[in-house]
Amino acid sequence: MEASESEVHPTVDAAAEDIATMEIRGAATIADAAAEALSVQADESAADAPEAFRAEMRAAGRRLVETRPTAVSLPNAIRYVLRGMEGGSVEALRASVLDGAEEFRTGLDQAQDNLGRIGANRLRDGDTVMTHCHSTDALSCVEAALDQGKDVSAIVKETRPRKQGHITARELREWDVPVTLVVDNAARRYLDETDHVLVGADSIAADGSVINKIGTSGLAVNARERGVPVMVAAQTLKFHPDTMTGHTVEIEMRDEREVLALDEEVEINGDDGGDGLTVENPAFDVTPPRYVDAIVTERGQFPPESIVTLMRELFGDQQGGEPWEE
Ligand code: RUB
Repeated sequence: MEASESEVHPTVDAAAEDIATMEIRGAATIADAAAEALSVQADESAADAPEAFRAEMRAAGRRLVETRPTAVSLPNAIRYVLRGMEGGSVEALRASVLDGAEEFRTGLDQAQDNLGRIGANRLRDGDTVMTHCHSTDALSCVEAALDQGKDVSAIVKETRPRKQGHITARELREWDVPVTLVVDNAARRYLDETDHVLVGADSIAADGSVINKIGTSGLAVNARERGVPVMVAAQTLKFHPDTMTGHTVEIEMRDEREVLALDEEVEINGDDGGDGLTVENPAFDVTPPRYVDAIVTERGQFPPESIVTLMRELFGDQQGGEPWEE
């Protein structure tokens, strides 16, 4: 029997809610939070039979995976943590999940450190980077460059509608990096003062397309036109296995209220009943590989067109159902 919603541990419910409402956000952080929540579910499970334990873990995985559709780090994390759930006693299954979660979370930190060191090699002393949104993978490159004794400055795009650029600015200022904060529309003007566009990714497709916060693709096209290299920092956790078999990545559409407050809407609509106004809020976009100079991972930096080779090596012929499905 499949576990009901009530069998999902409150910690999993809370993590799922925080991910959906973006209290927890950013692809790597979401993955880490999901792995942590799954380990709490496993640790505190009262299931007395392997099938009941598996059903609980499946329900928890499903609850988490359904929160946000674009960052593949989330299903990749759940798949990793639940990968050893074949056969065995409840205790063996529990140990497998706990070990998997710990291994995953340690691996994530290590991958980010390694990626940061590789990305830092692209930055020279005195360089200025332009950032979009808030990416821990991208910032790890800046942090490693600072550790190497380089001076780096940043032009930080505000990133409407949720203004994650403020988080980036705060973090960079904590490291004493000089920051110029600009509205998104000012980006092209400031590209002339930029040495690298440096962004993260929610998913990397097999053809080297980069799926990241809405606005990344426009920035990349403008950067190409100005001759500024675009560097994408994305650990291999962001590689999307389904894209190897032709699937496209779902772009999350978020609440219109993130774009337009109710009073603003009333102002626009005036006496009109409001039928003619549509607000759309896509959270991510797709940057084609030809606008990207390098994808920096923990395994080295790659031109986007060659990413598929690394994906084949990592995923092989991975087929079949997901651990959160029956
Ligand atoms: C965050 C975003 C980030 C990537 C990479 O979007 O687009 O650039 O997730 O982040 P949101 P990281 O704020 O909607 O989650 O490098 O930290 O994984």
